[in-house]
Amino acid sequence: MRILLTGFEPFGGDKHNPSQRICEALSESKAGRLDLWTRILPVSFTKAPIALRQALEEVKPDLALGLGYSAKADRFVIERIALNIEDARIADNDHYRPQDTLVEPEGALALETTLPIRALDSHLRERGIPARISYTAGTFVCNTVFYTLLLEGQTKGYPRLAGFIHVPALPEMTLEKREQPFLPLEYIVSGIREILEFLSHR
Ligand code: PCA
Repeated sequence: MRILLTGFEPFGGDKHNPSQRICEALSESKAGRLDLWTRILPVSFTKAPIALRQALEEVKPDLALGLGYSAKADRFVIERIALNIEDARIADNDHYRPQDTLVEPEGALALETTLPIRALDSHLRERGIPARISYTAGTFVCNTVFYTLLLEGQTKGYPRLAGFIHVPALPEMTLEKREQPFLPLEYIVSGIREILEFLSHR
């Protein structure tokens, strides 16, 4: 199974983005038995969908999983719904801050992941890995990428399996943020590897 895994560059004043670090770690280790391609997307409402579409054309994956960082995540947050809304609380890395605009002018209000998320959530729990299902990926760049990914899957037929997962901060990102949850990189990487292995049997 051909797998595309995407992460994002840092944004909003952070020096790291765990989603980028996961992609780097998995592509360096060649991800074991997984047939994996990784791409780092810009945190840009205009450029990220273009870069994603290009990656989908190059890889033509059966499974595409987008990864993003959320300051609110304290575990693997499995996203169910992408919204056709862009509404940014902070500017993206191009200093663009859309409000009440659409991802796709002609698109449906919401699209649903094609991953077996309930089975995935149970699988992770059985292995003692904390995860939860979320019903919104927000209205920032991650949601735009998630929506674009699902729309491409619907219109082109690939990826057949498409989804998005938000991950927590890395420890070094929270030194001045005492209340913020975090997980070590090695733990997040092994969780994502477990998720990809589970999904690659679907
Ligand atoms: N998280 C942001 C965009 C990039 C990222 O890693 C989000 O949740 O929209």
